[in-house]
Amino acid sequence: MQEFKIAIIGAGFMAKAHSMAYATMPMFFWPAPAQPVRELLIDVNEDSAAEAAARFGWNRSGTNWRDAVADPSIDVIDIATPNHLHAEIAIAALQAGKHVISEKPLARGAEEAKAVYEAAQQTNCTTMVAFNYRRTPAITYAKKLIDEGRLGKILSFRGTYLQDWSASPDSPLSWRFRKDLAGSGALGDIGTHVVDIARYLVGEISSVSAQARTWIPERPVPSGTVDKLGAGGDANAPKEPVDVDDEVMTMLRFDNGAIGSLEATRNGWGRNNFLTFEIHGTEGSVTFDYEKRDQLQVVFASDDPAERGFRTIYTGPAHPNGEALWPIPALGIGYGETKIIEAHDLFEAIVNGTQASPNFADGYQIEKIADAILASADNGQWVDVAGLE
Ligand code: NAI
Ligand code: 4PW
Repeated sequence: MQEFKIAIIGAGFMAKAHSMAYATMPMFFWPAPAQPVRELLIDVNEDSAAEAAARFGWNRSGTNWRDAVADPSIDVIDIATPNHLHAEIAIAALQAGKHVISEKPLARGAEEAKAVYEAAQQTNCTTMVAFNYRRTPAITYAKKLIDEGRLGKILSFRGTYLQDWSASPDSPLSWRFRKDLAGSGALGDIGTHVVDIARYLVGEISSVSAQARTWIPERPVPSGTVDKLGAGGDANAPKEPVDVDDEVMTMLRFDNGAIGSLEATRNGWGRNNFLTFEIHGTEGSVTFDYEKRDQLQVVFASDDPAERGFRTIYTGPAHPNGEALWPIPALGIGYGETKIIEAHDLFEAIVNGTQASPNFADGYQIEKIADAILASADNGQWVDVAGLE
């Protein structure tokens, strides 16, 4: 089995998730498309790098991402840093001939994402943006139903991503609340996941009409460079301003005539990881709730009127990637499984010499949509995505 040596940049939450995926992917997908090798883990914090390398099973560690990009033994660069570093690392890695998986969002906005996209166009390297939720078997199955025409013409999409981990004013000012490090707030952090799913299931978004709010204008400064997603804050620490959105709501128009809505907040007390969508077509509907991610609710116009109503499909061996996961439905798909499937699809694309999906072209398009949402929230008008760079 062909081996590919990976260098991951960043030793935090996603380093854990990606490391687990690389280690276990061949346990689920056998024969695997390739053998991922956890070769080099980089973190700016030397102690974090050494500890994460030992804990997550990497052969060596370092503190300078440029060493990884320059290392001829490295085949794949995995970007798991805060958003402000994605573009610079991705461009350097592509220019060094590496395959690149970047965590989402691809960049802090469309202008930065365009430079990454253009660098990718100059190479034959495989690229991927780690919008992993689309790989939840229930979501991939929804895609199958839509592509087979089972819902007919798609009329509408309603998507949400609601969390509450930063609903308290004591939740620290991590990098996710700083425009210079994150690019935007809830929109880029979680709203882009919904944009990816909307494009994947319904199609291209042509224009948006949005609102945005910053509900908590300042937060206590955290200690350290790792975002603990609301934990570990010191309410008595000095406070600094928040310069990104806490919540966005936008209406959507799709190229194919469908209409929709998208909501994203991290201030929604009671919502944990409430990524949902409901899609209506002329022949049926589907609805999904990530907090019940083994399930997809479906209804078809052809159902007997006496029995019509959403019914629950529990994903398992009969569904996308099901043969690689667990032997009976509803044993439990976790966040980890979405990353395992993502790792499989990345290395399948690398071995086949093809582009992964979503790739850096998708990442750039998603940043154009995000910029359009922020522009619309600012000017109160409908904004065409095509007008964005
Ligand atoms: P984190 O805050 O847990 O970890 C970031 C790590 O990057 C820290 O260890 C920090 O020391 C390191 N770092 C900062 N500057 C660096 C530099 N110059 N060189 C090397 N390392 C540096 O962040 P987290 O939550 O892992 O997020 C990382 C990325 O993953 C973000 O882009 C985020 O949007 C994305 N993400 C995606 C998720 C998904 O569901 N696909 C889930 C969580 C995060
Ligand atoms: O991408 C998002 C992250 O930035 C994730 O989907 C969830 O929210 C978990 O961490 C944050």
